Amino acid sequence: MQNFFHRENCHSCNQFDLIKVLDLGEMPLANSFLKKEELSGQEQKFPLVAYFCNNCGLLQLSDIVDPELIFRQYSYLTSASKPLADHFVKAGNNFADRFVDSKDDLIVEIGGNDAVLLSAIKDRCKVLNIEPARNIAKISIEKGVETIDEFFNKKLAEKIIENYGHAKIVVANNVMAHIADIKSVLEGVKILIGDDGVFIFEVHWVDNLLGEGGFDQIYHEHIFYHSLFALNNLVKQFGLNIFDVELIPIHGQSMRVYVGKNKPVGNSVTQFLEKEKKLGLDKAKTFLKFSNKVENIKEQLINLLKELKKQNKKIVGYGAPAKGNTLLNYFGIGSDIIDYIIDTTPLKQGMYTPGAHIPIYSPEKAKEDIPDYFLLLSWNYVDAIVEKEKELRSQGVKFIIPVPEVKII
Ligand code: JHZ
Repeated sequence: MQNFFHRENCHSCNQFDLIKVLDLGEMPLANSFLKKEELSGQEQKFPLVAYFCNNCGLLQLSDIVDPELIFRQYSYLTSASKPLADHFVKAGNNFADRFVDSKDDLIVEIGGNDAVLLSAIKDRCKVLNIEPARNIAKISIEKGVETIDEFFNKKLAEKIIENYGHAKIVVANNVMAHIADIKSVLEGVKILIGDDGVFIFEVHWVDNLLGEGGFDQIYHEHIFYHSLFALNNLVKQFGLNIFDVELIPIHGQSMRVYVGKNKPVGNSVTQFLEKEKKLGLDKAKTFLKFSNKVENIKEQLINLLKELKKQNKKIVGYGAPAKGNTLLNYFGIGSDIIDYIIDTTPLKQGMYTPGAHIPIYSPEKAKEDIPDYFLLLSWNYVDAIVEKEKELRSQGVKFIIPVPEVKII
């Protein structure tokens, strides 16, 4: 692959029945933060266009960037967002309670990042992290979790079985949206879980883009925006079945999906599929309304920010999440509006955002250089952040929440 390629047919059903639903233009990679000396160089940009498959219902990108370029050096650390880390510690224990019988059972996590989930349960069973980001895999190893720094696929699954045996659980949180070669992942999972194992993954729910979440979750790393309907169509091609599902309040709203072989399908699945049908998530026309919504938010937010700037207000970005870069770049918000951004991730501090080139600092800076407003780019943690910053709020600092509707708190 030469950095990126465009495919004409659906990643899941292979049909040539894709309908363009949102075109965000050419964008830099959302996690490619820049060093100061890189700012004057040419930044690589790639088309960011979402298509809906009229045949199997999968919302997807057709312009696929080489994963080596996106994931080998990665700047996102699960542990940097406390609410997310707490969530994964709880999730890991919950999976172990439900499916682990003995200390010899193996849990493999695909894309386990800095091993927050696996560290929490490594005393309860055998754990293995498959984390292709070499810098992050190192951190995982330092935490005492055995880690392979490769991309997961069928070939790697065969190697794992040879060296460690079958897995009782394969976990893949925020990964099923990210891998273009999703079929090789499912082939690998299918053999790795043997006859009785389970595959559990969390992935943002497509309704999240339209409902309680934001369009900004569209960026090149996220190739797929799954509905349970589309996922069902995908996994059954591999003799796998979805037997349970939960809606969880993570990254707006995510699905936690349980997959196995010939497992009895729970009510949760039928009810979820019915709900999606009512929401029209299997219909292109639902998604065709989407770009109007994005344009409305754009107009509201830009007007608000311009008005505040006219009043000489100081605005600072709160959080430098990947999705924030879709929002900043698509809306054309730069350092003329946002003075700087604060973020808890050490790997992002001292860097500049891709495209908009806004400098990122540690959260301490905002305590010395107090803004009038924070633009909350990490809107998915709104409750935790508003609570955490009560002291700054008591000094009059307000938060602008950009999605799903622009509001000030
Ligand atoms: P956060 C990530 O997206 C990356 P991002 C990835 N592509 C993915 O799939 C999704 O998750 C699901 C900071 N922060 O979790 C830390 C604070 O500064 O919304 C992070 O940089 N202070 C794998 O990047 C960012 O905000 C805080 O108090 O959009 C949050 O990133 C908190 C809570 C976070 O995911």
